[in-house]
Amino acid sequence: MLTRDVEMTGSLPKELLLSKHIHFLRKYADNSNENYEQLMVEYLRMSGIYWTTTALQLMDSDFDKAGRADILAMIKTCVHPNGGISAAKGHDPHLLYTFSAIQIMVSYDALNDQIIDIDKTAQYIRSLHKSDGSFMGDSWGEVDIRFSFAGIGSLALLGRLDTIDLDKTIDYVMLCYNTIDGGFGSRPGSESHAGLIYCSLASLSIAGQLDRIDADLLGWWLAERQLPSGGLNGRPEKLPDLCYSWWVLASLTIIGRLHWIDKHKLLRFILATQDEETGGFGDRPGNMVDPFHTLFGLTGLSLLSHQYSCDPNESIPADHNTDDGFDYANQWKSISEKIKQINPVFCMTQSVINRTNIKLQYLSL
Ligand code: GRG
Repeated sequence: MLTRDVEMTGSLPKELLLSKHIHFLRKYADNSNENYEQLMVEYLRMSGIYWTTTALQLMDSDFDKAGRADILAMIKTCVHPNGGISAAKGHDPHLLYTFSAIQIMVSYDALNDQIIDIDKTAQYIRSLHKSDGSFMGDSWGEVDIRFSFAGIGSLALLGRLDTIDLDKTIDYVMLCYNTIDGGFGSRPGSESHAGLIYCSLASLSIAGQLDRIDADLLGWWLAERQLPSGGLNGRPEKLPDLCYSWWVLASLTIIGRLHWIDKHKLLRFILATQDEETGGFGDRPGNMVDPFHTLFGLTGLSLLSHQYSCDPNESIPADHNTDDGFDYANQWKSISEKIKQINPVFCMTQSVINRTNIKLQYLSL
């Protein structure tokens, strides 16, 4: 069978272009020019701000000050009387954008800045929780495992996780578990997909119930997502996409099997997706860049450089071409110094999660 993949040919970037990425993202974050409004499509603007601000926080220690007041003021315009939060002013509230807004507020340490009424927002989230333990995305009633994670993650960050029946919520997540490959799909009986596996494992980690899965079987399936180019896909027979450097690697990190991936090959793929002129990362080498892929390229590098337990010198497999222009040992050291540590469950900097009282579970081999 022919493997679907991309060719890693031509002159592809080999160094992390940190200052270019900061410049690229600041164009979005500089609210004084109303750039979020011009550049980020309205229906996902709140998540766009979360991707951009999280990526900037990972690279830039001065970021906290820049744009804080404007961004918090923008969130306030999206808060509805029922406590729910929308993607942009004038839109309906939705659980995914409520989660993004809470993540932004927590990272700015602004939960108690009177932007939201925490109890009302927790009540909105509970209103989307169904009697079978699943979560709807909004009042229209669609159910998806992404919404389970958004519900659990939001309530955990608000300090209100004890207001739902967590065991029942996790029982629903486990209904989406596929015993054949150890993965999870969007709903019971759906195909396993790396993005939905991340949502499920993050939920199980928050609930302390990771012992309910077969971590070896799932780790094997996740490691098989790596293609000859070094990039990762989200399910069999699909092309690699940089965003799986988050969904797959965060999942492997949570279950303690990140080292089942060839980190050096993946480094080459991740760096190749950068745009040397504009900064930013795209889904595949040579493609258009955007804040979504930029965040997940950086978070992938963060996980690999901070959490991969092998000594970089010893872990370069013999079949790697050492004349390929990569100085792996120094690359990893310099990346871990340039990009802060990301938390694999919340996709927020580890230093922000350390400020909360949230207890997370991780597996080890
Ligand atoms: C806090 C990081 C964070 C997330 C919040 C929204 C969400 C919770 C999780 C989304 C998980 C998910 C479904 C990710 C996959 C995104 C993606 C690239 C979807 C594309 O799907 P297909 O079927 O792609 O078009 P493939 O790669 O399978 O062809």
